[in-house]
Amino acid sequence: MYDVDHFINGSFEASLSGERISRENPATGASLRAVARGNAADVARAADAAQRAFAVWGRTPAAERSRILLAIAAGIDARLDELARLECEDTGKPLALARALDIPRAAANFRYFATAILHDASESFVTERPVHAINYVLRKPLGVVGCISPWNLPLYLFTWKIAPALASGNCVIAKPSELTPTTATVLCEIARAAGLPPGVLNVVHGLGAEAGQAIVDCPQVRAISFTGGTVTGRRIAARCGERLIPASLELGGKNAAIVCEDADLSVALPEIVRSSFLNQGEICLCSSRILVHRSRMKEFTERFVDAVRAMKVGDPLAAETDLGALVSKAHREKVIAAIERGVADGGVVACGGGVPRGLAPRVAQGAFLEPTVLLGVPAESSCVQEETFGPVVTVHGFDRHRDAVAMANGTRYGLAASVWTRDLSRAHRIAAKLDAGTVWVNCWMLRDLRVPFGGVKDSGIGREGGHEALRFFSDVSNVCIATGEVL
Ligand code: TXE
Repeated sequence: MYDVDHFINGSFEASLSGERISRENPATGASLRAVARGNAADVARAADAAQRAFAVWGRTPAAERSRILLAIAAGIDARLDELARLECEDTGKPLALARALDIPRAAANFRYFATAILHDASESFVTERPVHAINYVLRKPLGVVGCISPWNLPLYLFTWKIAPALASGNCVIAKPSELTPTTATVLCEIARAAGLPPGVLNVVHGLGAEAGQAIVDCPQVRAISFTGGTVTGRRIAARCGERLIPASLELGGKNAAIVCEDADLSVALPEIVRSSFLNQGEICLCSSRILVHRSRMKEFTERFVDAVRAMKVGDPLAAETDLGALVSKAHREKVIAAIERGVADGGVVACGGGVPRGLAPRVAQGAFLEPTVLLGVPAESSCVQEETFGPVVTVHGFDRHRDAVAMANGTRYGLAASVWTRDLSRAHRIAAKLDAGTVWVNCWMLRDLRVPFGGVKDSGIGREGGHEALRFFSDVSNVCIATGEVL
């Protein structure tokens, strides 16, 4: 076990209160870290450091910011194995997944925004009457911004916020989830070694209601970028509304996969299995409702359930593991309760539904859960309506495409959806009617960092990715210059 400290003004420090939160490895139950339990006083110190650092970083040329952020990306690459192991220990996810997905994507986030700022352009407008004038749009960093991230893809989502904030010239106070704090700390070491000046990136650890809330309340903080649950997002949005500061909120999802009558199952099946259970189903983009055209229902369900039964749950360090542990036993209880509600409402467990047997002794006490497929759960069941955020999917039949669209849109969420068909005009017709910030056709989680990313309805407000993120972290001034020519 070792301590995880705040990173304030370029130094690692314990909380002023001296308090710590203990965290255990969810796969083994072993004690893992003692995490600094930050509060408003720690956030205030971070805010002072960030405000001072902004006087220089806010005026540092884009080429220099880019050079430092690229060095951070290279630093992440250089420590890939260590970061993947720490991510695996904190989350319970398979080590191979952390190595292939989480950590490379964290480096890619820095690389993308470090180079995007070198190619940025702004708009200009010519006014003709009553006086000739040229308008141009100036974008400036906001100052100090807050970034709050969750536990499912810790370094991946932490850097998805921090990289555009820093690239745009802001100074950051960030808080990773108290459940998965460790890779954020290593990132601070990497940033310091890469030459990021003290105070530009500050990390305050701790509980959401304490450290997280203090960041949202901090008077110097000019914007909040948050990814997490809808309940927390709503609370943060209300506070940001009071303070009149912008909030970008990426919240939960209850995403539908729509399998049309002409779907190519050789492509669709493995991808829908992946979309349902990657990262133990703990990704906001995971499919949790699979809607299948009635003509393919029997074939799809049989093949899908066979494929899910063949998945391996167990030791995250084992190369053959498909699903590791859930993030905590408390979270597993929540997921099991959702399965039980689905069954109480009339659903049938086609596979999974319980704690796997025969786990290796090292992980016998871990928070594991079998990948679970439920059939026949009514659409109004809370198991179908509410985000489960675990390895659980429900399968439903539909007759007409418009029914599939109505079912897909029939929850309060609107993050993502996928459509599986060989007919691209049908795909377009369906996609255009879906309440979803992202629609994938014949693919899933194919991410291009340039595209706008976010949700509609209760899945959030605002967009991340590409120019959207750079704009979120910028103030805009229009400069209007009268040229003196009267036309
Ligand atoms: O998330 P929280 P939780 C969903 C998923 C999950 C549920 C709850 O359904 O079961 O949310 O998970 C910080 N002010 N998602 O409770 O609380 C907190 O410390 C400021 C979807 O773990 O939203 C952490 O750093 N910050 C999701 C972050 O918010 C606060 C990813 C997220 O925690 C705060 C994770 C407050 N008042 C969970 N309260 C996705 N969209 O990908 C908490 N936090």
